[in-house]
Amino acid sequence: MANKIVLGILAHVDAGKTTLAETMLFHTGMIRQMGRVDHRNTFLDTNEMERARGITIFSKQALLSIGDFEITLLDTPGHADFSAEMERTLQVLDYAILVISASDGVQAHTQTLWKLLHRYEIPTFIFVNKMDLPGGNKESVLSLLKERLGEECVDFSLDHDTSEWQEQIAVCDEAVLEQYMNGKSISDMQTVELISQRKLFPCYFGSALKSDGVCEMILDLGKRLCGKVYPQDFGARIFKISRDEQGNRLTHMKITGGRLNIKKLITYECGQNLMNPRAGEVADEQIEEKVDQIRVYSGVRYEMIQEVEAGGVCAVTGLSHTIPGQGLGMEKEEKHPILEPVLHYAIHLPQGCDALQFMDKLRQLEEEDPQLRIIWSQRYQEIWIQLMGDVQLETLQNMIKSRFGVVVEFGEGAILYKETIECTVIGAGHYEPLRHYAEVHLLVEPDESGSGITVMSSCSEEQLDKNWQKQVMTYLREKELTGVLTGSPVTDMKITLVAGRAHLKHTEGGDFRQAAHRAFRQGLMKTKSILLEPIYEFRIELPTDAVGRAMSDITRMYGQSELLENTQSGAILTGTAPVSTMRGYQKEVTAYTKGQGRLFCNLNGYAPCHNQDEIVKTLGYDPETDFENPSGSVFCAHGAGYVVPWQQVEEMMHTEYAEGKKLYAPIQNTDLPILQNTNPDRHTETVKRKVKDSWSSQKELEEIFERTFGPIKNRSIQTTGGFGHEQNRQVTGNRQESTGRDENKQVHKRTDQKEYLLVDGYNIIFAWEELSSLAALNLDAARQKLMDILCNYQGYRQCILILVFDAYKVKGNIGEKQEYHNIHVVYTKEAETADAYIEKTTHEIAKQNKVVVATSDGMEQMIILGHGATRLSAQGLKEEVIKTNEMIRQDIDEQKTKGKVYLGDHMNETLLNEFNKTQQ
Ligand SMILES: Nc1nc2c(ncn2[C@@H]2O[C@H](COP(=O)(O)OP(=O)(O)OP(=O)(O)O)[C@@H](O)[C@H]2O)c(=O)[nH]1
Ligand SMILES: [Mg+2]
Repeated sequence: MANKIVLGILAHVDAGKTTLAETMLFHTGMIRQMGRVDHRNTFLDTNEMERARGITIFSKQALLSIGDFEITLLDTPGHADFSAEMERTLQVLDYAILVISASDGVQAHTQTLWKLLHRYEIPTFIFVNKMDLPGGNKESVLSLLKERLGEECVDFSLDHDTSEWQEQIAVCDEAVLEQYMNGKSISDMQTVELISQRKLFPCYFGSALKSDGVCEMILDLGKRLCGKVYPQDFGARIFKISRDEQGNRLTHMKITGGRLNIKKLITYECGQNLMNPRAGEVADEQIEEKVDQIRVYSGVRYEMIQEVEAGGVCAVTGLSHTIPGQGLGMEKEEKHPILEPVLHYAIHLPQGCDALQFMDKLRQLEEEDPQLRIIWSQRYQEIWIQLMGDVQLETLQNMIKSRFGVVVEFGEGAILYKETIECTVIGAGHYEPLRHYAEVHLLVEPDESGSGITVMSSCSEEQLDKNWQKQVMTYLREKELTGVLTGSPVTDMKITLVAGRAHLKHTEGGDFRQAAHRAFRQGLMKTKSILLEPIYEFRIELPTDAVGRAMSDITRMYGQSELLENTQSGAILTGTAPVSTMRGYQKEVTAYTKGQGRLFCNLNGYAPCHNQDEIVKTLGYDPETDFENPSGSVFCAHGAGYVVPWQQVEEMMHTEYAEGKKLYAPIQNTDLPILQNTNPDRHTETVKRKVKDSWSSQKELEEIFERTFGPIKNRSIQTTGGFGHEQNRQVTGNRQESTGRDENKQVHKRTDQKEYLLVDGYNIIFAWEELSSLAALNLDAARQKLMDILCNYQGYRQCILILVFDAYKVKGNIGEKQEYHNIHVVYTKEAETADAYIEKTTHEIAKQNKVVVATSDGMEQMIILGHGATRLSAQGLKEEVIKTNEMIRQDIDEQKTKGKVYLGDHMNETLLNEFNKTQQ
């Protein structure tokens, strides 16, 4: 059994934790002089900001011995803004001392800590501090503890051993009670056991500042602690990342199995952030690194050692990608933290400071506090950061200044909303681009407030192999799923995998991730979502004559209040109110009570938002254009994938979840996606008119071209573009008649010619109204939308489709060619415009192949005509796309009547190789 124990000190702000640690260190002979927080000379509050403010900001450790035990004492911050730092230490504590200030009693934050201690299953002692202050009455505090925290809080401050004391312990456990009733008294060993099982919470009373009751507590702890038995195999739990004064990265961990030596090779998963699972981020890369130094810290000093055994806490250098919360060796699973920021702020950088470069620096801070969740807002072109409150904001501002020498300002903080759902629903997702396959059906149910997300499976293994099921569940657990109302994270729901299907040949790792995500979003789109906002639990201490004012303020803030105490000396008001309305209320309280009132706020989870409609409108989120979180599915036809909007996916699914049929709830919103033309008559009308338009402009352009460069050779003219369809070919044929005798040879040679469509990306985006308005908000989204539209188009028309985006202004850019499902997307290199790329490519391929260029740019059109390509106007392409969508729809209807088949089995695999050949 190890004699090493990790003992944490927890409490609300200013309860006296650091003072208690100082006193304990003094009385166990670890320090010779007792420092004071108020004199800025304590052993543990060593940081400049801590000394200046008189509060603890970072958790720190000190070593001491109690009896035979080697104790690592962890002092934690009490301010609610730093509670994430506190919560991180909970994962490594063997025992905790919960400090309660006699003058403040059991505060809301104390209750939060109590719940956390329960969640992390930490045996706890209670020290009631500040008993030296007036009003410090042991009996009344003890009865308050019993009332608020439980009858298991028992006075251990005196050597009682009376029958009354024994009785109080006996009632904590049935077996012990029975033994006690049979006349056998309770042994010290039994109290040790009850404490370690969290059935008994010993309480001590005193004053840390005056050294009252502290020695007594230390002596008693020696009798009540118990070491743990650890496994032989190496394991460790990381609870903190920090940097020393020289900037060395330190990984703080508790060894939970075997031992750790210097030079030990550690293999761990990199890229997984347990505290902050980011969108789509899943652990996949294994990293192996050597432990360089092992340091054992006490205060700011440390000793370097060769080896540390299970039960010990150390800081290690040499590991570069570790994350708080991560387990090493045999330690794996970890609980996600409960306390989380509810506000986010934009960071305003000084002029000349490059935002993206600065992001890399900020990542260092995020490593140390993963909940900062630093993100780049594409929409606002700003860095956003999540914080718990104003004190953390100020601290961060100082840290940025001292570490990076940059003075940053913060924007007005905004509330972090969440979403949940009102009714149970089933969502279906299918993912089947070329050579991929996965289908997922999820039952999504609303769950209790504060329960978070629970993921499980009830799908049979005959239907879907266990490994695929695991993958779906891992993905849903690790990704931060977002809602469709405002794009905020979702919570309080149970997600059950109820059906799914894989393909023997085509299913690959990421396919189920895609299908699961699409299924989840499809479900959300169908059901009603509820916006949740963070809620404060408050306590206001104020003069009696100000109670009326306070109560009416709370009502105005959409809160609820209750008068807890109302005496001549003052009143206490408690209750709850939204964070959004209560922020900054402290100032008002101070003003109307002339400095006599005090407001204490503590986060109390999320509740339905008091002004949902207003917030939804202000945030202006559109789930249909959130391309990172699609709700539609990808199906396969004629060898290529095409996107089907969420409203239409259900009847196309290959599997069904029979029992839950009625839960594929009625779809309320049946708006068709853009570019889907549902009225055939109107459609034909428009096409006719457009054909005429594009004829005339084509003719005009030819004339300009011929005037400038002479007669055009080797060309075919097309009006509305299109591939592989008779009506289009006819138009082409008619025009070819006029191209002269030489063309006969060409026509003959071209029997095996390929059909190419080159699309000038930005040109089309700005010519199509739907895309240009989207581009104004989010260019990425517009690009993505165009890519998806063209995927569908290609899938049906089977041409070789090259979409070109101009990236010539991007410095140092070497150009890029990507395969996006069934189309090719090219980003031109520095100093090369899309026109130039299209011109060059047309020149190369138009001799042998049929080439159509879709653009609306005048200059480009003239040059490509010279190379023998055909132009398709932006409007013409749009008409083509609409027409193709209609045809796909008809095909789908046909398929439905014929029965479902795996379309992925009939894929045309040669198609994609063509483009690569032309590029060599
Ligand atoms: N009267 C009295 N004051 C105390 C006692 N213990 C601490 N204090 C004072 O209370 C204030 C806060 O003490 P700290 O030890 O910094 O409290 P803390 O819990 O560590 O505070 P944070 O780390 O900021 O959460 C200081 O001014 C201390 O001098 C006590 O027993 N009696
Ligand atoms: Mg402190």
